Amino acid sequence: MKKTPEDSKSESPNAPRTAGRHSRRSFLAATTVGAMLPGIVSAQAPHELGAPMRPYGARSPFEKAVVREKTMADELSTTGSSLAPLQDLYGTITPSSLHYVRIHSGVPAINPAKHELMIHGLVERPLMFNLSDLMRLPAVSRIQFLECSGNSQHEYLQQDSTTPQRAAGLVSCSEWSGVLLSTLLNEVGVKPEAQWVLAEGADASRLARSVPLEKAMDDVIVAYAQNGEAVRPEQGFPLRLVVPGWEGNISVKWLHRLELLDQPAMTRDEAAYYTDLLPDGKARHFAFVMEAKSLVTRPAGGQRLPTPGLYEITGLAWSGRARVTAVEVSVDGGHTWNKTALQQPNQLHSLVRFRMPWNWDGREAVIGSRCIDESGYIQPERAQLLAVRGRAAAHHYNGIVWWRLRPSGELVHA
Ligand SMILES: Nc1nc2c(c(=O)[nH]1)N[C@H]1C(S)=C(S)[C@@H](COP(=O)(O)O)O[C@H]1N2
Ligand SMILES: [Mo]
Repeated sequence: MKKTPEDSKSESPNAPRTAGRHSRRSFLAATTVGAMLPGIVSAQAPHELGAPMRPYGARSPFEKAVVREKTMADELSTTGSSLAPLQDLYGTITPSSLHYVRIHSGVPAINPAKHELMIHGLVERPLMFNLSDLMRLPAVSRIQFLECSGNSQHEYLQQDSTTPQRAAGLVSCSEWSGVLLSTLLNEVGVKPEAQWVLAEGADASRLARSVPLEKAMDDVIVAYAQNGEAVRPEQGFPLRLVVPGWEGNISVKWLHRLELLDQPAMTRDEAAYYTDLLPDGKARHFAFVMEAKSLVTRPAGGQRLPTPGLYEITGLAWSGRARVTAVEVSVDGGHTWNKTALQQPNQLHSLVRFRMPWNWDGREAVIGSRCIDESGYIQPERAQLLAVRGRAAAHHYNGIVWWRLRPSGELVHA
């Protein structure tokens, strides 16, 4: 006798018999997910001894294809960036090994036993802190996204924006642990005339950025840990700044010096770079806040849907300005928008996972998302953004990303 999925399921000793069984049945009726069981499933496979434990874990060898991709890297990859594989991530935390990387002069090898943080300038008591000094101070742990303001240049230029990773992979989210910068500033005593904090990295480029004192005293973290262990070398081991919601460049890695100033230092990375040239010939600078943004990561460019039927549309959203209040998804290129469920807890400055069940009828669809935050800001369409910013403002691009689903099931950038 030919078995239906219902029959096979009722043979399973684990199948719930009452209400659960009924809801399972309606789920199966609504979709073509899953395959029929080939009769009785045998649990009699040979019992082989597994591998021994390891002192430090590594992922399954079957997961090897999930990697950061390089972009704009020089030959030795000491200047450039690599993109997080957004389409392969689940939930909201980016594994440290897959966190995007942006480096200006390579990853320095720093011995934490010799590393010190100097705080000087307009302060009452200039001080040096080593790692063990810092670890004695009250700590915080916060889940924060980081986004390079150069993220989505592929989208902006409409070049090679083929997958979620290519479209927006310069964003990631970690739980960062460390000391609030305000705690350190209170230790050294900020002089009344101080208005800015210059933060400098110990890498060869000595990347340095000026942070307004108000932000420095608010939520900036001097982080020594990422996702429960020491910050990774690529992310700034042993110490980095995490400046919540602001462009990634200001979260100075390999932090070794903080100087209190009465005005911004106008370093290369805030005066010449990380500015946006506008149509009127003026440049936006100190555009710190990363504005509301989102993208669908599945189903998305580079993927294929095998058949029509039920799928989950999912992706990531974030806003540097305010908490994400809603993410809407369109499957018709923006004519109509649908509400999605946001994964909880939905914390300020964390990546937010959105999800929406969708029954694909097999016809062409154009899939995209828009993020709305508590300030009322709505992620703009590309055309709206270009009308304001023009075509030479390569940073801070946050236009809506569209994926075209063809009747063949293939997905491409729209
Ligand atoms: N010292 C130092 N800090 C740095 C950088 C750097 O090259 N050197 N890159 C900056 C840039 S442009 C970004 S976007 C973020 C990237 O952080 P991540 O590599 O941990 O993702 O670090 C910032 N901090
Ligand atoms: Mo960046």
